[in-house]
Amino acid sequence: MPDITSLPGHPEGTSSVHEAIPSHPLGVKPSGNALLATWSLREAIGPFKRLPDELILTLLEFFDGPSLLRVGRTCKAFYAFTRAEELWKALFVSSELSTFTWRRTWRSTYLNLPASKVPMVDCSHLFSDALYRPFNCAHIALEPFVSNIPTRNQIARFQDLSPDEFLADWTDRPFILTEPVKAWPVYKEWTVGTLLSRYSQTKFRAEAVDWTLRTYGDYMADNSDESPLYLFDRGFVSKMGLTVGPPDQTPEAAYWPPTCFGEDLFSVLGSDRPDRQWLIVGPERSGSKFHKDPNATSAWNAVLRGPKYWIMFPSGEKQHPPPGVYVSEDQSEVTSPLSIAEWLLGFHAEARRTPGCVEGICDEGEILHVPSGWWHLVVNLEPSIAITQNFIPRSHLCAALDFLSSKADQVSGFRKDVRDPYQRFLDGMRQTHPDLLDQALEELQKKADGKKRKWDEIVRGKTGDEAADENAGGFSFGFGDDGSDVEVP
Ligand SMILES: O=C(O)CCC(=O)C(=O)O
Ligand SMILES: [Fe+2]
Repeated sequence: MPDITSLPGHPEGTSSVHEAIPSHPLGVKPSGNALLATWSLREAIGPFKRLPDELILTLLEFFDGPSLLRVGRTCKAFYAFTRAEELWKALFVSSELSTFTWRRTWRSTYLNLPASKVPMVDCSHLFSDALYRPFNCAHIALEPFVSNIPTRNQIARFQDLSPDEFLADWTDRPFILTEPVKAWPVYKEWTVGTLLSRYSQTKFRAEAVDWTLRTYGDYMADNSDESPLYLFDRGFVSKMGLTVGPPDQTPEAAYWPPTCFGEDLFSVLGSDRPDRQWLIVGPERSGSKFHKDPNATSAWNAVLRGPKYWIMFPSGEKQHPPPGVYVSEDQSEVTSPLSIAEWLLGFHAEARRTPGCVEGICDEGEILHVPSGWWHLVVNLEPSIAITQNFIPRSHLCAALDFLSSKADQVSGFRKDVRDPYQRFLDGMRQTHPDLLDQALEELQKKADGKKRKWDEIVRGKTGDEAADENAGGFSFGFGDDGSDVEVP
């Protein structure tokens, strides 16, 4: 692992990124330090020393808990390898333990070891990026990445917007509203403490586990994970017995979507709609890696506690994914093997210089708009509580129809018994908003025709008009059907 603090000219290679990093609990150091060392603990692992550290860790993923403990007793180097937290996190998650106490690390929690029983083994002569990196990433300072945002990147901020202003100008651009959330009872009342006092035994989903809030609170207060477990629960409204709705109609409402976002066309699906709202809770450094929101929806994200840093990139066919993010051709697979901290260290500077980049901090009591199709990465700068809700404004109806029809394999969040979400959405829209639906289908057809014309031009060297004439005459060069890649009834 290069020590970026020493790289002259690296925009984030300032000591401030790394300066607060304590030493590794076992004393493990980055690989580069081996150059100056006279000996290494790695000598003791015999023929295994030919294997890269990453491969040793991969091999250890196949071991169960008792085997890991035995390997760890053979020498200090293997002890350090078997302390890798990802190994124990995987064992813990697959064990589906239901009664346990969070004990600062996944290893201690899985083994139910009190802190006094965790030996302090001196591994200061082990030089390994694979072991040092997660520790380093769990401790870098976030401040240098989220400050000094270039003016051209800064996210727009308003006190509030009207529904007309939103529809006319803002459905395709991120912005922050500073006022609407401040009237919500949940903004006034919710802190990690008040939630713990009311819901300590309620179970919430946090990635692959369902934990009581009590346990999650213990985890939040005391962990040093590189990518902290993130509570992201779609059933919180019923679990917490909340009422959601306009305050003039539901005086007991805990919160209500700001009026500026207007209607949500997925409402036409009634109880068949896909997942819609999530409670999000996490410690400092937790967050969401780069992704686009599901089913081409837009979203708002309301911060109740703890500011969030957002970095976002526009959608669009010609737009590349953000630096450091790789997608398969159909965009169904997003490869971001990097943790948020690794991405910040490796790609943030380049991302900030990339045209289209939008950044900002959404503070407590503020709400951020995520337009349909935009890439976003989010990191919590302090322990955080937020509510997010996804929706389809009328200007994105076409995008949603396109997604549901042409990317059926990527559609998510619907109950299994909703077998054909696209058809179900068409039926719902036909009944409630027939004109809007016709307009959107027409727009979709135009897009499909445009793509077909381009294809004809490329394949047969025709001009746009020639290709259009032929298409009008019923001829099409395609893949067996009408040659378009969207399904329009
Ligand atoms: O708060 C977060 O971590 C981001 C959640 C998110 O991706 C969203 O609201 O769209
Ligand atoms: Fe998102």
